[in-house]
Amino acid sequence: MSNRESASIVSLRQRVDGIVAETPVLDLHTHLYDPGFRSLLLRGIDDLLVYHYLVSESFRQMEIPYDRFWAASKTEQADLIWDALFVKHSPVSEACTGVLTVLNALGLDPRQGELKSLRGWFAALPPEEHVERVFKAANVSAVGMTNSPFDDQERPYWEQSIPRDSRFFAALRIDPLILSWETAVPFLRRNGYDLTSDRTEKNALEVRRFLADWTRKIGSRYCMVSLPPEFRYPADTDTNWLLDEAVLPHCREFKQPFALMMGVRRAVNPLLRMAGDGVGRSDLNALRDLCDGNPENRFLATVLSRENLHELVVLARKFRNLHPFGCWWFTNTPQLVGEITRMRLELLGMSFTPQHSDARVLDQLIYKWRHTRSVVAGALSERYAALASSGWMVTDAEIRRDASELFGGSFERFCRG
Ligand code: RAT
Ligand code: ZN
Repeated sequence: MSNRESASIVSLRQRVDGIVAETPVLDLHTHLYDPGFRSLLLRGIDDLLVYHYLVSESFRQMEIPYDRFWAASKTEQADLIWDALFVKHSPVSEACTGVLTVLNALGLDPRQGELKSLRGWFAALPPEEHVERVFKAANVSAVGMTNSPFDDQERPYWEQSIPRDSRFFAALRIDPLILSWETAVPFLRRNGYDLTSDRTEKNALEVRRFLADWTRKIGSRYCMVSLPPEFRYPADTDTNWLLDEAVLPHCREFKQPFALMMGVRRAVNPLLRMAGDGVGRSDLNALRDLCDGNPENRFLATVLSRENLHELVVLARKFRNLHPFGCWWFTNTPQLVGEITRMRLELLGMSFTPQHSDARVLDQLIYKWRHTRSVVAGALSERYAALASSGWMVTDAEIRRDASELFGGSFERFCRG
């Protein structure tokens, strides 16, 4: 490579880095709430440290029995995790590094003083101001929440009128309905829906009434479920009946996508509580048959198993009613995000959404997006360098267009249908 060529690759990378950093992100799936939901909005150093990704890592380094850890206060748990993962060892894992990226971006130095001073800093920050700072530092324009009518903590907020921040948009999460029909039925009955668990047309219509009521009540933009590796479609199961007779017709009626998060094996180690979920390889024939058999529906999909990721991309080439999104959970590490994004760019061009943050704590938006931006910029630069070798010089306007497609534009177009 000549000096001139290598200089132009460096400047290409700088142009892409700059444009990617300036492009606001629409984060299509998080577990965040706007400040109107009060204590449901997690934020600050202790929530960052007790994030379930860090809980599972810390138990590998701590001797404490599970029940003693869970009996401790949030502050005590945060102290234990800090000591195990940041003091006794170098915090090189992605989730640990993320905490440091956040503190650094906020101008805080965790090596100076104790966690106590960090706690004081966050405590002095009002929630609305905190949201502004984080959205600015992460350059995020909107975030999708995860809203479950089955959640006893969340439901009361929807039943009163709370002040809302429109940058936090709703997504209707329906795991209990689809995955545990027998226990969903009494819940639905208690909430005014006249149904039994039989697979009848009348019961399906009542489920549709429930979905329609909640879609309107919360202003949901799409409907969503996470699925275990055992999920099959078509199959003679309540889950399949609910999909065919209620959920998919509902999505068609409201012209909304249905989002599937495939491959989570819940409670592999229940002693870890929320940190105890694992991964299993899904049968993506189910997704193929969903896309093929329901051409009027649109499906957003992400998969947890690395082994499913290539198949998902190939399926998306075959079905334009399928939109792959995100590098979910255990695949959200720089190495895997790089591998997955390169594969998607090479096989799909710009017609996918490389990442969602899955943030549970407001501040995490900063690290999840800073880390993603740098990997996505690297992958994009490589593709543009390949184009340059073929004589096609990409312009700044084109890079800007592509970055905004990847960071929300493509998703919004897919949602519009
Ligand atoms: O990534 C996570 O935080 C997981 O705990 C899950 O919540 C997952 O993202 C999901 O939405 O089921
Ligand atoms: Zn999630």
